[in-house]
Amino acid sequence: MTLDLTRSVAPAVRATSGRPAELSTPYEVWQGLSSAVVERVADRWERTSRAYASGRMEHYFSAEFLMGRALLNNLSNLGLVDQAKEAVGAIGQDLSTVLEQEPDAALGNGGLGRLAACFLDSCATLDLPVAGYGILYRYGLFKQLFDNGFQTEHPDSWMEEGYPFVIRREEAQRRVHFADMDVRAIPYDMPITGYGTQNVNTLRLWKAEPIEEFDYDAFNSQRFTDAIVERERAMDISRVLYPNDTTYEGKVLRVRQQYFFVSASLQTIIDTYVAEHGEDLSGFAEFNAVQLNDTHPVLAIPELMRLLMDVHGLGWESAWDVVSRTFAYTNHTVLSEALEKWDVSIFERLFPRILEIVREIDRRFRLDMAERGIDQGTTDYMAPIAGDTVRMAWIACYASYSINGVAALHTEIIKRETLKEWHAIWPERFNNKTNGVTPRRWLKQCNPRLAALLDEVMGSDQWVTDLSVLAEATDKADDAVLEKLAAIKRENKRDFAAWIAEREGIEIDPDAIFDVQIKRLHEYKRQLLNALYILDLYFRIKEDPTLEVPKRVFVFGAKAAPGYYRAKGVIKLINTIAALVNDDADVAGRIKVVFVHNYNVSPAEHIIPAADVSEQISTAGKEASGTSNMKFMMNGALTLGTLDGANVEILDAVGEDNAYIFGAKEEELPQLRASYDPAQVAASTPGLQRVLDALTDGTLDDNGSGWFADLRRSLLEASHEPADVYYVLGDFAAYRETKDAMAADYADQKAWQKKAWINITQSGRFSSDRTIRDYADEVWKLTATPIPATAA
Ligand code: GPU
Repeated sequence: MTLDLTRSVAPAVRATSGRPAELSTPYEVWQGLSSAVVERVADRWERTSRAYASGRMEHYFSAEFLMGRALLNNLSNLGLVDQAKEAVGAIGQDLSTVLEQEPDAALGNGGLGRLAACFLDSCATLDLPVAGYGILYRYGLFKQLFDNGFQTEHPDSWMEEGYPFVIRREEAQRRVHFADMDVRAIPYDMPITGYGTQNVNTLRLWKAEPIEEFDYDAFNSQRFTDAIVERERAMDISRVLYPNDTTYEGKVLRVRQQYFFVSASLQTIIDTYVAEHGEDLSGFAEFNAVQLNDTHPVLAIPELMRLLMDVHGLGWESAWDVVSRTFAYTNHTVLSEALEKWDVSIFERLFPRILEIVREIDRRFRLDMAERGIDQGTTDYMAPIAGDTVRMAWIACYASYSINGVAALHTEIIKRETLKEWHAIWPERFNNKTNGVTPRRWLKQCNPRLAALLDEVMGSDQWVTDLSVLAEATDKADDAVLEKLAAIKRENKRDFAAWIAEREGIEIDPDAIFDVQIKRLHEYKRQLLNALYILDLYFRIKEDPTLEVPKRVFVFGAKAAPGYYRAKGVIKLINTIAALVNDDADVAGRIKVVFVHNYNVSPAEHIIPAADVSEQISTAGKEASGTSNMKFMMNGALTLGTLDGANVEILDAVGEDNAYIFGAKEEELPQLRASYDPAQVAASTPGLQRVLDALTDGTLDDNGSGWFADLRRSLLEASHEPADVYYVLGDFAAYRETKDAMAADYADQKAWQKKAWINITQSGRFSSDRTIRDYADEVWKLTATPIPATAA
């Protein structure tokens, strides 16, 4: 029933290091222990795959899975943490040092990729027959360093030295055809364990390789180098993750990646269906459904048409009937720059047959619209093909039986605006699935002190798989509990301060308020608003050194897409403000600024448990959901935020006394913008003109890049875009007032801890278990399939 690791760790470490376990490095111990864990789950994994094959399955297609580290997660899920500690101790090492050796599997950019990872954890924990499909990028999201405050990007060769959590499945390879080349798709499977269950689900990541190991003719001739180059062309497909978040880049290699992984995945799914149910594919959708994580995998729609018709002999009508009962589409943004559009010419060049099918979908779509009496303008707007572009979101909306947004407000906006034409015709397809995060990684594993307190207060660890039970403890916050909560936060902050000192070389005071903004760098997320506040606070102290201000540490973590210069300008600005503030004796001990470089999943696990303030300050209407807001809440940080994305639902859960909400509301913004004059706002808002001027008056040095002047211009001057598109200046006064008040409230620790407790105990609805239960019941029509327990 329970697994036993004790005897397998030392031999596994010896096998990886080729030395006695006691002489192995911590990194080798990580590898050995990880291999031992995979070995232990092998039988359960195989039994789970077999149990799922004959029933209905959900397939989660995503170009990104931001998995982070795997070892602690698996140990914790399997109840093996204590055994591992002991086994590692027995060879003279320390488990936490060993865990820190693991590289993050950063096969994603941000929220969208991390959501996919949380979903896999919940699916396994709930015994749901769900598999993930994606790409085994050789290089994950770039590694970020700072050079004189500027972001520099470096390759993340995360599995160069071997990665024990994926198994190459040579026998399950598929062939993917492009007009200009054929490639092999080799699956690398990752076991996905659940908490306290025997089920082990699968994440299948595809790697591209050349069809012929060696092109002998070419090798034995003068075309030797051509043959090598040809091999590399195949491997290029899975070489690197595109580093853009909520913005698409029309690169041919990207669309190749998308077709590559959806084609290989669908071939596998169909082959399994044929093996179980025979050659007649008309029943495919009874046993299979596919969730499309944004539009990145939407080529699966024409590809499934192709496979059903060209390979399995279905006619168009029956193939379309299957397809339109198979796919469900999740939209993750209302930003127009994220809507994927591809040149027809690219499709022509890479997969003419897919283009032919898309054209036929387009033709039939137009007939369908005409029959419904939809006018020509609307039809042209909604059609899959417009002139020479293919619109992936429109294909998704037309073919999917379900379309969902990722928070209540977001779903309302896509129904009302972004996808209103589809909603008018097919309102029944639309539904909301507010995002969630896994409480295993984001509470139990990253915050063991708080987890222990919850065990104690609740009298059991049931909350780990049913977070909503914490609500029963909302009213149980007596003085003893609140004091323990305060002590836990203090300890976490001390640990974090040590981690920061080591990693960034900056000393921070654990008694200060830790105010944190961690997320991708984007104008709509408004890190600039936070930066302007800090600069203003700095000037206020300089102006009046006797000013009483609560001690504050401002923490940032953010990567900017390499080509997104304005975002890079904000990084440089924050680093420059940090240098100014941290070196100034006048503000010493009162404000500090820390920019954590190379922000990723594992740094988040260090940062979030230590946070007091969770900055969620996007322009209302722009952040589809946000998920770090949920992680912070679960760990007792209070939200400082706009009424955007899931913040709205967090406010609803905790009540307005327990969150700090400010700024223009989504429904107010059109009106406000109509008469908006940023220069006038700058001139009349206390403190604002001074900080804007500081961007260009020599106070802050951008090393001749011109980036700070660009930032100032973007806020004040209308050029090719309106000034201050994201309403930074408009919200500044409200932000400053609310943030000041929040900092003042911190002094009353008892009241603050009470708010923190309410946040923690009301975070149940933001567990990804809740989200996944809703997908399973309402969209996937899936039932739990626990594998029978056996002796091992
Ligand atoms: N999101 Br589109 C990404 O992380 N990347 C993307 O390319 C797109 C959306 C995010 C949203 O910005 C965030 O609000 C949401 O919480 C997250 O997806 C998961 O739904």
